[in-house]
Amino acid sequence: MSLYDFAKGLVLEAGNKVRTMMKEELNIETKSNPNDLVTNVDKATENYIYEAISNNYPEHHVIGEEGHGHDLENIDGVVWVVDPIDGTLNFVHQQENFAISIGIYRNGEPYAGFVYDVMKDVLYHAKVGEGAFENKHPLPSIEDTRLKQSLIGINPNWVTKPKMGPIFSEIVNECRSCRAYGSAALEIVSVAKGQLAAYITPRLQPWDFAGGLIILNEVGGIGSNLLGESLSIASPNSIVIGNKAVHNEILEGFLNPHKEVLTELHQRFRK
Ligand code: 2AM
Ligand code: CA
Repeated sequence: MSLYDFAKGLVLEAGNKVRTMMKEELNIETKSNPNDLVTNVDKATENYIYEAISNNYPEHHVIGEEGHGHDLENIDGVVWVVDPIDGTLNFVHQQENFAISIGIYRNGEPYAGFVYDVMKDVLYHAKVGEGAFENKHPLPSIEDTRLKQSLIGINPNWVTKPKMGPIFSEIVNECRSCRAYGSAALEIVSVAKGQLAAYITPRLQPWDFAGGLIILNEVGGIGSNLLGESLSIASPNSIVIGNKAVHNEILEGFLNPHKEVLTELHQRFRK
């Protein structure tokens, strides 16, 4: 079986297990702050994915949100970047609108991305160079749009922040309207489907964007950090992704004029 088919089967089976575990009462703990939650299902799902990878590909590395591989110093070889539940607050509060996200990299180069909308049973997947799919259906290339006629993904929590708020507000004012889904992976695939023209946020971890970005790139979308620099799975980053025209419009018109403030915020959020 190819690595791609193995990964596809694994993410579907992990989703199956999540749906089964959801029938039992959740055990919820807080992490860095009272709104940063983790459940027994996040941990069990990451463990399940980790065990399956190590049993089948002992030489592969895994970086997972819930603890695997955080000490990994170089990204040579095959690296799986795993978020067992992206959108944990949705998982806890809504029991839907969350995803399992996996990006596979070989010697630092993207190989394949998977974002599984577990409750809708929709798998977005892409192998680099072979296009992106929603279940079995190929996703068409996304079209350029103007911000004025576009929906943008932005979490309103950022728009109230003292330094970031005024910068993001200008984008909010210019676009047609904003949406906040609460799962970065699902917001990124929404851009890949052309439903959102862009998604912007000052801080994501590699596991939040690794899988989605590979899918997005396959349909012609692009991503960078808020300073316009390319994204890497080696560290947390700020994010602006979109169709090419809107990505460029946001960077040139709304972010580059605030480079000084953004550079400072960027350093702070990367810690
Ligand atoms: P999570 O649910 O896996 O924690 C919510 O807007 C999105 O941002 C989710 O994808 C969430 O991932 C992610 N997220 C929430 N808080 C974050 C933080 N402090 N740093 C990075 N990503 C975060
Ligand atoms: Ca998570």
